[in-house]
Amino acid sequence: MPRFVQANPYAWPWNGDLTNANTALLVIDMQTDFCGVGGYVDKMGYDISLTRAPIAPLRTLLAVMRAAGYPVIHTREGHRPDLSDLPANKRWRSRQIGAGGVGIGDAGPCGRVLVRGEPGWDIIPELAPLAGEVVLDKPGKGSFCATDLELILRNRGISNLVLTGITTDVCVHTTMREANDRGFECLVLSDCTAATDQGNHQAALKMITMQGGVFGAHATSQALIAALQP
Ligand code: C5J
Repeated sequence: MPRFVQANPYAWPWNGDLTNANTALLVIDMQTDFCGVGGYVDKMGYDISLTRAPIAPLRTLLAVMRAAGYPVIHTREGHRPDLSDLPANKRWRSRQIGAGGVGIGDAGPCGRVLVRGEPGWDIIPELAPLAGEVVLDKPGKGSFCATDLELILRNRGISNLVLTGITTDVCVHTTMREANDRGFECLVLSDCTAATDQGNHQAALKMITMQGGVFGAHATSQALIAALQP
């Protein structure tokens, strides 16, 4: 029987084929550096109450989707300690804003910013991955760039991706665009994502709805949870 989520601009997924065998939940970059006190976003002077807003709805959603047997994949943006995978322009730009010009790779209150193994780089405890869930380390904004995400999804027969995490306009959008171009059917959850700017969050959601759903669709987590009921 077809199963659809009440979404914008169309009932998602396009073909009503929504099961725990073909649909994965992607939790993008819920790291201290993006939503914790003293992390990268905090040090840049942005309001982390915005990027922390998805935590509570994500906890509810994770409980529902885990119980229903949906695969969960977590990502972490970060770089090798020797910074060999950090483009010089990314580092330079990251130092242009915030207190003391502390950028990626530099020492901050939560350790070296966005460096693998540092306290600020890890996923926040409230959303810690469970044993057996895929955790994917990525050096870029998109989750497909220089990672094995596509291989993992194809191996598991995943065609639908539910995208959550931070930030809507950067890593979530980049990942959604990469996934869409690879033929994955994407749903972004509006309350389980957030940006460092509320206008950017809204704009990022609106972009999805153009051209009949140019990248897929967006919905609330409650709409998804309602659709998952037996
Ligand atoms: C950013 C991200 N904003 N996870 N990263 O630099 O969106």
